[in-house]
Amino acid sequence: MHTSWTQRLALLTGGAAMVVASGAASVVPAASALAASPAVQACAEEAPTEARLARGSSAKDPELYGSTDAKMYEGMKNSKRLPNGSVTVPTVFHMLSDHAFSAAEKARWQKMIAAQMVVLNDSYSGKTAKDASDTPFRFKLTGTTWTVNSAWYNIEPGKPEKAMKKALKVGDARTLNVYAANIADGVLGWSYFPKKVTTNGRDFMDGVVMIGETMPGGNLGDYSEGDTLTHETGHWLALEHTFENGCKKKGDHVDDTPAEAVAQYNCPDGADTCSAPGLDPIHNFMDYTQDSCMNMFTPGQAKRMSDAWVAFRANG
Ligand SMILES: [Ca+2]
Ligand SMILES: [Ca+2]
Ligand SMILES: [Zn+2]
Repeated sequence: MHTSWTQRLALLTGGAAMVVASGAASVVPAASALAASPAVQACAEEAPTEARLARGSSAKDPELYGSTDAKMYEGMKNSKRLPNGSVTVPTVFHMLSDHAFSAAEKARWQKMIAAQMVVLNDSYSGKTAKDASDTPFRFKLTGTTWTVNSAWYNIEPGKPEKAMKKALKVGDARTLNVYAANIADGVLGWSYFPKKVTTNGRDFMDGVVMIGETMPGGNLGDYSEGDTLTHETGHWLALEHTFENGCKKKGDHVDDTPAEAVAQYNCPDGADTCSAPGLDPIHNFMDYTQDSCMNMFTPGQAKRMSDAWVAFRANG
């Protein structure tokens, strides 16, 4: 069902041609992992909010939310913008493996987690680019768990995900739970919009699932600078992809991110796929470009995240 590690690595680093070359036979059936899984698609409230796909991925982008939730997310309640750095988010890492962690592996992961926290905080502090906006959010590592379970390590949305989260999730809507595992099909990570999972007894589904090797020092090449967690946390705070709704005016519901027709990969300088003013926001954390290319949130995104926090998470 899963591609081998080598194949997955080729998929992540080799681009579209490698998907075909490295075994369409094993990649294509497993494409159900993210978006095409019938169980996931059939039940809107279980659909991953949004993922981050590596170039060449055959996984489909899932729906952000059903039409019944559109009102809630498109017209989010306008609240007073929280001051920069005023919200500290307790952050817990759940490390998954298919074999017992050796002391050396644990030490390596701990180093990567520490580096990841720096990347996350720099990214939400506006320190990663000259025109990057600061945000209300800072993140504090409050715990790390270590679990050996091969089904949870080779994670995909659905039953194993539920079992894993029921067993491991801690805190309330203010706590960021990060599950560092392995994911097939060039899916780097996925998470859920706030609120969607904090109603109807589904709180336990909240959190970010990502490939552990996306952390700084990982072995995924262009995708190992830690920006997958930055991106997924953006979704956790109700940000949509910058390419959402293509060139349509509503786009990602953020005014200062220029519209773009498609997800961009690599780092296509000067791309301009919509006639609306502004080049494609290829440097935005909410596009699909490689880690060395994405380096900023806009003030409008910071405001939307602030509003989402007040509306959906601040009260736990
Ligand atoms: Ca926009
Ligand atoms: Ca344009
Ligand atoms: Zn995404």
